[in-house]
Amino acid sequence: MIKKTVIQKVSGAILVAATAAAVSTSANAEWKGWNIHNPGYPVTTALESFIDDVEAKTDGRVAGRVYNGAVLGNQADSIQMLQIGAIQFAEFNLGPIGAIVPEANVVSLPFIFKSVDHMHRVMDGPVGDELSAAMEKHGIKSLAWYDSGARSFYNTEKPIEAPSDLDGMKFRVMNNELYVGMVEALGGNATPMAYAEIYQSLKTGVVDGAENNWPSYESSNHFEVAGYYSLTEHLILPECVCVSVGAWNQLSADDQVIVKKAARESAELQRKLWAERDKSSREKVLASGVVFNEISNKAPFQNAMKVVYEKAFQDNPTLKPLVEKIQSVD
Ligand code: BDP
Repeated sequence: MIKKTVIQKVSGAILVAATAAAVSTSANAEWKGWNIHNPGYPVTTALESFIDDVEAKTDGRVAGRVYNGAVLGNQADSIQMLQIGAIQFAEFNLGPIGAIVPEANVVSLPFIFKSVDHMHRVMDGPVGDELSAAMEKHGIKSLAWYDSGARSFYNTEKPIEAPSDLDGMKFRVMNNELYVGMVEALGGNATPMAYAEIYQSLKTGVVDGAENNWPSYESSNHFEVAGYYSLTEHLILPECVCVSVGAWNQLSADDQVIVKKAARESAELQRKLWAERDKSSREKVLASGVVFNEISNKAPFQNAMKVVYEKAFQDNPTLKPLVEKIQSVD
């Protein structure tokens, strides 16, 4: 950037050159980034560090800003905005992407990952690359995978210990048909709904419960209105830092390397911050009086998922080989 004060002091000839430079600066990319979370959340801090790093390392050829708290639209809107290039980058949970990229649904099959570490090993290997390639065909370039821990059910009424406890209860799920099937297979009812609407819906009884990881349960304040958290850990979902393929293709090869590296480094930061926040959020909600239970026997939950897998394989034959690849990773 050429500062005005400097321009005023320089001679005519230099001013022409300076103006030319300023024109080329104005052609630099100004990226808009979508984020659902609030300031201070691990995703937010890492995503902001990503774009700051990109700006510094590209000498401002790519600059940008993260719009937090889903102010640019809900998650489904943001996926479309990224596809058409109305925004240039975003941080998403892979759950809702399954509705657009069928292969991505593999991570939404309940209990598919053995642990968060297993999810990372899978996503950092060939399966992660395969999912990135599938997403790229739909205009979304995934650069790195963030952590979002394991999701468990919480509700306003009682501890859940067995699938029969979901009987007659209504749970909010993210926007993906697979999650509706998942809750129904456990005997409950499911309503897809935007994240921002859950708090009020829990409060007014539109839904009896929802499901999420500790940090989101805490940061959304859902724990204030739904005080029973049951550790089902039925979904371990990766998240991604993604850029629109359009914006990516406009980068020089060197800048692509810089952007990718910045995303990878931000993922390292995010995973570290996530581990800390997972612990502190859990401590905070438990100290507030949330009733928490572990599930002594997860087998009935896992067995009930057979129909979910069968339907998913029927609807989408590409899932089966992906499931086998995931299961073959230790
Ligand atoms: C959070 C994810 C966020 C999802 C949200 C949800 O980080 O991307 O949108 O859950 O349940 O854990 O909608």
